[in-house]
Parts: sequence; structure tokens; C-alpha cells
Amino acid sequence: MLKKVLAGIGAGALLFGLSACGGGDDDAEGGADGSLVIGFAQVGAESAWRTANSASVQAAAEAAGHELKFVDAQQDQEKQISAVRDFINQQVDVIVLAPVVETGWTEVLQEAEDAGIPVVLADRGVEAADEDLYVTRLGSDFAEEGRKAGTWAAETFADDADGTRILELQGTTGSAPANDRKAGFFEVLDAEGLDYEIVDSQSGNFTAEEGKAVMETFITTHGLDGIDLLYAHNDEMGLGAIQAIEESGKVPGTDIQIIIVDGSKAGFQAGVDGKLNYIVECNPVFGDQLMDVVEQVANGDSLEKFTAVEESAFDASQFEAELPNRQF
Ligand code: GZL
Repeated sequence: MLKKVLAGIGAGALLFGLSACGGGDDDAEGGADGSLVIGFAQVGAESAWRTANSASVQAAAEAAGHELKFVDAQQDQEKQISAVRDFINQQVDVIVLAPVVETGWTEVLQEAEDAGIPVVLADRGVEAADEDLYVTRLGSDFAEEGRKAGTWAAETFADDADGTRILELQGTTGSAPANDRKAGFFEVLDAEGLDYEIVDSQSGNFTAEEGKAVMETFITTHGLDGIDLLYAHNDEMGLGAIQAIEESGKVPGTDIQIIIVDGSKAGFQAGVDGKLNYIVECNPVFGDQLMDVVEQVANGDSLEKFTAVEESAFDASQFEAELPNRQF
């Protein structure tokens, strides 16, 4: 924002303005009142988690007095890349990106760096090779979420003499939460020496509709007799799967144990209704924390490469008490 104002005064003033603000290549200047213009390329609106995350960030930006240019990329990487390029052309002060998948960002992140606009990752991450092209990531430790799910499964099925047969509904293919929730889960099962078989594992793309459709295919292909556990990488896919399980005549939460990740109101209600067995929390309500990070980045403060949001996990004994606390 300040760049445009100073550009109208002349190069000399512009150089003075930048030096006065301590603005180097990667610092943002913002308005004279400290307000920032922030470009936010959001994944989409595929889940209650995502909707809550967008609402949290929008409310926090408004409360902090910043202008938020918000783009819902409908889970389409090309749309996200196009949004980032638009933010660069509009010379926003800071770009916030929630990358739908981990790869394919080097070129556009380099363009942002060349334009002197710092990038903050919110929620999901990008591949390590691009680590120098963003300032910091604020979001969940997805591998730790997977480890929490794996710890509960290893304890629950420790005495399963004939081996634990598992179905997995993965999140969006290539996304950090899908990759890391899978890795963390099976890392613990292996470390605990659980005797298990992955009967099938497919992506439901984090949506209820696709989760239900994949579960229907699992049921058609394998049947549910002898299936011990469904590990669903988010609530929507787990709730879609529950519908498919019920339509097949089986009892979710009893005939097949179910783990979900996120912790939405609908997920906890299904738990209270006995239809699932363990919920790993993934916290979308980090808008205020994100604004703090963006302001520090705009000031040129040095930050850790990753800041994890606080999260927990809940078993059936805790669902009823926790349901009223859920924010999405
Ligand atoms: C996780 C987030 C995931 C949620 C899903 O931080 O990226 O995307 O777990 C959402 O509900 O679609």
C-alpha cells in the first residue's frame, strides 16, 4: 500500500520512505497507520474445517484493521497460483497461501520473492525444496495428528490376535495433511509392533461426497466382515463413510471402529451418537495468531520456520463434554 503512495512522490522519497520503514527487499511497508493489504489464497470451501478457517482469518484481519483480498481456489492449484500472481500485480504487502498440495510452487513463490513480497503459509505446507521461498508456516503438525491416531489404534487393537484389518480414507492426493497423517499413523503402528493389514487406502479428497463414494467401493470390493478399523483423514470423509456403512446394514462405531481428524460439531455429534470412536483435533481457528505472524513478517521480524497451532484428541468418554466447546 505504502509503495503506491510513495511512488507518486518520486524515487528519492520512495527510497527514503523504504529506508525510513526499514523496508528491505522482503519487508512490507503497509499503510502509514500500520494497516496492511494482505492477499490470501485459500484452498477452497470443501469442509467445515475450511469454512471455519476462512471465517477466522477474515474476522481477524478486519479486527486488526487490515485489508484482506480473499480468493477461494476451489481446491484447484492453478487457481491458487493465478491468485498469487494477481496479488503480486496488485503489490499487496504480504501474501498468505494455504497450498492445496505440496509441490508445484517454486516458480510463483520465486515471482513473489522477486517482487519483494513476503509469503506466509497458513495451514498446509510445501515441499522442503521451496523452504527458502516463504517466511514461515502457521498450522498443524499433521504427522503428530497421525501419531495420535496411531497411538489410539495400537492401544485399542493390541490384543487383536488375528491381526487388525484397516481401511484408510486419505485426504487430497499430494496434500501435506494427507501425506503426513498417513505417515504418522503407520509410523506408530509399526513402532508399536501392531499386526495389521491395510486392506485398502484411497483418497476421498477431504469431501463427504467423495468419502462416501470411496467407502461404498470399499464395501463392494471387500465387504465389511472382518474389517476392524476405518481411518479417515478428516470429518467429512468419515461422516460420508458412516452413511455408506449404515446403508450397507452395518453399525458404524460398533461393527467397525472409526477414527476421524478435525473435530467439527458434526464429528463430535456422531461420536456422541456412538457412530465413531476417536477424534483427533485439527484446529482451524487461528486467524488472530495468523495476523500476529503477518504483522511480524511485515515488520521484518525473524520468525521460526514453523509454528504449530495447539491441538488435542478425544475418545468416546470425552465426546459429550467436549461437543459444546466445538467452534465449527
Ligand atoms: C488440515 C486441513 C484439512 C482439514 C480438512 O489443516 O488442511 O483440509 O483436515 C480440510 O477438513 O479440507
